[in-house]
Amino acid sequence: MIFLRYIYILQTNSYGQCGDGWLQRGNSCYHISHDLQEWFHAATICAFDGGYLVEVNDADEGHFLEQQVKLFNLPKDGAWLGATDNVLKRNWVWAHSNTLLSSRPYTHWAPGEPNNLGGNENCLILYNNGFWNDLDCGTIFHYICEKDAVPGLVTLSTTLTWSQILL
Ligand SMILES: [Ca+2]
Ligand SMILES: [Ca+2]
Repeated sequence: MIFLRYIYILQTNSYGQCGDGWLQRGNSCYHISHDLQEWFHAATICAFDGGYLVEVNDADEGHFLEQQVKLFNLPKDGAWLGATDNVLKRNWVWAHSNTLLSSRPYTHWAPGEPNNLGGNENCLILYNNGFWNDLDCGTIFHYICEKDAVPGLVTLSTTLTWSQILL
């Protein structure tokens, strides 16, 4: 019976490649936070979890994230995305890959944004309505982490001997 129990656990894990609390879409996993953090703290927490503040690579990913924040109806109306113009003023960069937003095919700024209100809006927020805005990085909001979906445990399980599995 122990034998069967371990097989069951391996199979369960292979279906849940992203882990609890993460959504899978293609090769990426996403976690939408319940807690509220400043942008830099959010980025640190995502890194600690093996990921990064989410980057929107294309329109499909953008639409997916917009749908998710609408569904979650975030209590505080917005989630940090992983872009900032803190380093290169007025040049928005996806922080994890150091890629200019202008070099990607999709952005979804709200009308009139980014407006750098008060000269101090350097981080990218996604509102529940699906639009983007630049805001003060020190404001606390939800945040979305992204990480690579690990290859299925099929690979891992073939490297285990039965005696290892039964340990
Ligand atoms: Ca991405
Ligand atoms: Ca703004």
